[in-house]
Amino acid sequence: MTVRVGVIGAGWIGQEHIRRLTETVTGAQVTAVTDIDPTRAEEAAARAGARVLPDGAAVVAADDVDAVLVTSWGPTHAEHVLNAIAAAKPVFCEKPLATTAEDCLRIVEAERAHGRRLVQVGFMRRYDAGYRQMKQVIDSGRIGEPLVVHCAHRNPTVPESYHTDMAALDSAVHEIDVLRWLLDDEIVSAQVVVPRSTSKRFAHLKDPQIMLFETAKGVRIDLEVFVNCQYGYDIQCETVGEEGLVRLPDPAAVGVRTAGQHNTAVLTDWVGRFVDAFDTEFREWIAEVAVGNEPSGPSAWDGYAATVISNATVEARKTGRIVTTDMKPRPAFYGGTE
Ligand code: NAD
Ligand code: ISE
Repeated sequence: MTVRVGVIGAGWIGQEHIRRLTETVTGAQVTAVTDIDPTRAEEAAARAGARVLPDGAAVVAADDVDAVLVTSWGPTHAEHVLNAIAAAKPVFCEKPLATTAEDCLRIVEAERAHGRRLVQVGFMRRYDAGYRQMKQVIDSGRIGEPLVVHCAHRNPTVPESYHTDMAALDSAVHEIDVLRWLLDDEIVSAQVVVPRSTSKRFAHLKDPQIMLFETAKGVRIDLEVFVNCQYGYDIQCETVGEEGLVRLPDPAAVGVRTAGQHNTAVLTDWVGRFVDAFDTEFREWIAEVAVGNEPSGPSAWDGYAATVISNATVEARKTGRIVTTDMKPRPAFYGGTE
């Protein structure tokens, strides 16, 4: 069966996913697109051979939409996801699931009331080959119990609209999700240390930031978020265990030796760094939706947890305190005990 997808939000990543669903992933067809910018919607729909609908509610309700993709701005996500659950349609929502814990919980409760999982959140790092290998190593016990994780999340530059809270809400949220999954553990507190800022940033931005997390099992995580590092897009992760360590590989690139130097290129954006992860994420989601299975990727609960932890990280930076995450117990519906 071909899964007919309706897309809400045809901006940067919306267009990227429409292209992916149209050209790369088999078994999917984009049939409807909406955007509050009608020109954007028209252009994206034309490229996919889809029709334009007036708003997100119309996309969710459309007869030729089997599943919904939400790629609009974060504060609008909750409304569209709740509409999709009410219509009993599978919905893939780009991160964040919602910007407040309250909205995430409304989604969690609506999905539980529906009785089956419908929601998947776009934390694509879980589909990256390197992170998947790291998880296999950690789960196998080869490095013993994890004790410490060192991470870096570096973007070459960000636009003026990127503000200081986004280091946690927009960037670190990827590490927050992938580390909960890698360690099979929960983050229970956050602290932020702000070093001297780089001169190569817009004046309003505190960059870099060092975030320190503690998990329920006592693992310590340090994460440098540096979004104006100039030299490239660079994602690093090293987990130190009792008997060894496992490190995320750099993307494959040839080494060039010439003129007395040995050079290896560094990627420059997240699109290139995670292109294969995005492809795998959508292949797996479409395959599951096609046969009527529940999605197996990051759940509404994972979206809730990531929002609680990233909001706690913002509070930690603003107050200078160690902030304990205020998370509800995980319901049995999402693999917990409640
Ligand atoms: P963008 O601003 O380029 O695009 C968002 C689009 O949504 C815009 O065209 C806007 O007009 C439209 N829009 C906003 N509200 C709408 C609504 N209610 N209905 C219809 N259209 C609406 O932003 P972007 O960079 O594409 O980011 C979109 C989302 O994807 C964000 O939540 C962002 O955090 C997420 N994102 C995820 C990743 C990732 O690595 N997984 C990367 C980038 C962005
Ligand atoms: C962006 O929104 C993303 O999601 C990218 O993956 C991340 O690297 C970047 O820092 C964010 O701004």
